[in-house]
Amino acid sequence: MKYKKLEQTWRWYGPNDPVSLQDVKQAGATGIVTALHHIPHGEVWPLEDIRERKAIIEAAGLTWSVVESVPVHEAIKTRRHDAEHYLENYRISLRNLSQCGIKTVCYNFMPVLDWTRTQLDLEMADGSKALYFDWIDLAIFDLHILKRENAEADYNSSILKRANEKFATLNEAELQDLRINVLMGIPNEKEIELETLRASINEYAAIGTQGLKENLKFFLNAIAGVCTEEGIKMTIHPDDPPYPILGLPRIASTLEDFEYIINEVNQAFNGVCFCTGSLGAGMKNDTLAIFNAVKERVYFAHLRNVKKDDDGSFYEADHLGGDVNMFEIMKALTEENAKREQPIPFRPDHGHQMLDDLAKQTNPGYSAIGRLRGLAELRGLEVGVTGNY
Ligand code: DNO
Repeated sequence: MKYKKLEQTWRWYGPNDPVSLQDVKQAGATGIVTALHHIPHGEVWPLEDIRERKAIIEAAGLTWSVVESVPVHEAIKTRRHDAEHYLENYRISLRNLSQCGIKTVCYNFMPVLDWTRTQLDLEMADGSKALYFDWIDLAIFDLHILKRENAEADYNSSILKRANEKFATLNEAELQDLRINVLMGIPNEKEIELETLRASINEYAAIGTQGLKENLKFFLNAIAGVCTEEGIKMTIHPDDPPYPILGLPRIASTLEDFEYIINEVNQAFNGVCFCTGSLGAGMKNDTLAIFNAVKERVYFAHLRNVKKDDDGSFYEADHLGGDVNMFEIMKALTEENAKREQPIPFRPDHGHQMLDDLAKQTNPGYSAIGRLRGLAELRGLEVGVTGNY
């Protein structure tokens, strides 16, 4: 079988991204992962806007490989009375993307919040800065900022004790930073307000885990026709972190979750964005085993590493450091890739803020140099595991 390389991609937030397309080229990626972040969630992505973005990318000699993300509106996730309106918009956006030849779409089914971190500048031993998720800080946010009813019940006594002790030492500015970090959304997209979060927590409490699973199936079944007709591959991003947080249900966190998602809507369009960092943060997750269980449906990969402590708090480690055995993952991914007609796109997910980027205003996790390092290491690893130079 003739060997193909994985497709090296890079997340780009669009023309406002401080990392330019020229920078992306110098990093060596060929594919762009982007979204129309200026379109409010739930609205149709107009054909002209997609064409314009595609033209900018192609003028730089790059390809728009993956859309990350076409956000799934909360009305769909909660299956509100107006869900059908948003489903129709979603289908139109998919058709418009397909008409422009863009066929791989990433999305998530996390309630209200996308990825969650408690600190965005944890200093590493080498002076670079990493994103951090700390259960103690999350508990402080939950108990003292959000003030969620019965929140105590969701933490063990050791975390509660340490959270209360630490809370007593924090000043207003530090609490404010914590609030901003937890509520932070995608750059250029709407921030979540505390009040919205509170209302959503109640709404999702009534839906529950099984209800959210049903709602995901409802969503997938509603777009199945368009995806199959247009040859679109949908890739669900794992929950990040892969645990229920703030009382919100989670349905894409574990091996069982992914088997359920694939088996319940067992059609080729229904795929997975295999994110080693999100899955690797699960104390019980065997990331390689999850890959092996769903590999035929992996249409996109985020390669990143995490280092966990005994509480399950974690920081984002170097791409080839941390708890995920990237060597094993790369071997499995390249073996699967060898069977494909189209190479699997992957991107170096996140990176440390380092070198000149330390003095710059960067999007958390998405500064240039840390990702450039990550991509370089992963690209070398790919050559190393395959022997294909
Ligand atoms: C974080 C990203 C996520 C991801 C969405 C997909 O860096 O991996 O925000 O884009 O969850 O919908």
